[in-house]
Amino acid sequence: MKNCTLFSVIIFVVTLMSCSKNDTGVTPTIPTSIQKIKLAEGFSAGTKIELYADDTLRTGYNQLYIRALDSATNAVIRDAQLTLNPQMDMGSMTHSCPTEQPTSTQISGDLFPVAAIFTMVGNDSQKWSLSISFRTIATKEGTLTFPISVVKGTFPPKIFMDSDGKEMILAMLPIAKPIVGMNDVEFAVFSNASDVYTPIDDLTMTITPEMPSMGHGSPNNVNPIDKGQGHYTGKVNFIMTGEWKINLALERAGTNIGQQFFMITL
Ligand SMILES: [Cu+2]
Repeated sequence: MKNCTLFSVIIFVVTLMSCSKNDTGVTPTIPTSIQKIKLAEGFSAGTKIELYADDTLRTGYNQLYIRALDSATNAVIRDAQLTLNPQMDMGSMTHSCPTEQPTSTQISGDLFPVAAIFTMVGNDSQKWSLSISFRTIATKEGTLTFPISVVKGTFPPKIFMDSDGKEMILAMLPIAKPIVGMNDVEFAVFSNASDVYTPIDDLTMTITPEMPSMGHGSPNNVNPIDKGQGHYTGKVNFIMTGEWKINLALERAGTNIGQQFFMITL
């Protein structure tokens, strides 16, 4: 019993010593755990592909993440060409939706950020799947397809026609924690021509929030401005709690292409 106690003390001291050693710059080899939801994983061509999200997949804008690993060594692959391809199978027809591919083939972290704007919910008769194609620096390549579930989102995308009759898709990026006062808002706009989705960067947006239940708006809102890749950022001022309607008037080349809105409650 005495030996046992002594042994525990030694272990404790050794632990303390190794802790202080780490503080002096020794890099710990603890694997990084990912604080995200793992939606799917699969293997192809000696490569493991994992798909992550911040939240349940919903109609609207979804931030997604892909991690690639060497399936033999489990080492993270940070140099790869990845392509995300969502497919909706409606039985009689199939289509995709707007996506954002990795902006670089090289990452410093473990996750390649990507995004998808799901335009409809998935169910028994209309099924979403997500294909991920990869080509690693070691020229291993393959494609994995995962069935995914997509539920109705808080900010479903608006689908409308441009003045030339082309389909446009407008999404509001989720506001994680709306507050009373100034909030950053971000929108993404894509056009759709025969299932080819292109970011639209030449819109003029006018943002006008209102509280329908009380018949007032708010001052000092900042109209969203294009920042590339079809994304527009601005500010919206929620002066009190309750339900707000964020009106967005859209213009393209001086032509009004309609007014859209998103509802939010805080
Ligand atoms: Cu009010």
